[in-house]
Amino acid sequence: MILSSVTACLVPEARRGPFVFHGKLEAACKVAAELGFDGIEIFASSGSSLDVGEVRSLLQRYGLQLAAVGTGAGMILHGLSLSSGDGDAREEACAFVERVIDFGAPFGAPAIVGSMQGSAGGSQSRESALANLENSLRSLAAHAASLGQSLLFEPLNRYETDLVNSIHSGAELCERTGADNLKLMADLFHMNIEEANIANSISDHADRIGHVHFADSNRRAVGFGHTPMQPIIDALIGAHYEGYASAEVFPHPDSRAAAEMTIQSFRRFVSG
Ligand code: LER
Ligand code: MN
Repeated sequence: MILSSVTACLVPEARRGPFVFHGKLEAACKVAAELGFDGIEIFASSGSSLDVGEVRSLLQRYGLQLAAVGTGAGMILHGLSLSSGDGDAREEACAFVERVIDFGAPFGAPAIVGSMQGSAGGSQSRESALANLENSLRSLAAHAASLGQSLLFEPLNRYETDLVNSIHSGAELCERTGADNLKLMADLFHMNIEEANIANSISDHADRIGHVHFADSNRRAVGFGHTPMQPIIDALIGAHYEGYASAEVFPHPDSRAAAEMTIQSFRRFVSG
């Protein structure tokens, strides 16, 4: 079964980012529960900025699951990157992601490595950055596995990284790590830019897909853009995908309206 989820950003420095809710977690949970979402995905400042007990009681009060936890604040707040050419900086980046994995584990919620993959930029070759990323992911996947968790790796569009842009190259990277619990995050916004055919890319790599960022062509709620969504959802259903479709979109025209449009679209394309 595909489950619905919506994103909540708790990082003031990312208040202009593509998240449905910004600010307090409780306010986000209240609206998500009212609208009938299954889960909520959190973008937090760090793994230790949240209290497991408090988050657990909040989720129980509103009848929500924790869908996943983002790690991008490591890049936004501290400039950390898992592909850095500097070994100490890379270790710091791994430690940051490990703490997010630790936070999510009691909830069965995987951490997402998206922006934390970094870029080769001008300072090291792309080959060397990719090798560093592969080693970091292998070690992080082992940490997640020791807690019975998967880890999500997210290919990003070419304007955000020069390392892994497509689902196919993401699947190749996962394969090279040898870690079966390293899964792909299929963000439909990035895929709209990079894939020749989103539905085919999903079908081709179905066994690696562990999470979906449910977004329209313009990174607004599904229904506010022009991505033909039904073939994509049909590909996920055909692949027996059993994870979340989580709205990582701008709060356009406002958070509540983006959440409402998301759940309407979810019911129309996924559970309708
Ligand atoms: C960034 O564009 C993104 O899609 C996030 O999920 C990565 O942290
Ligand atoms: Mn995403």
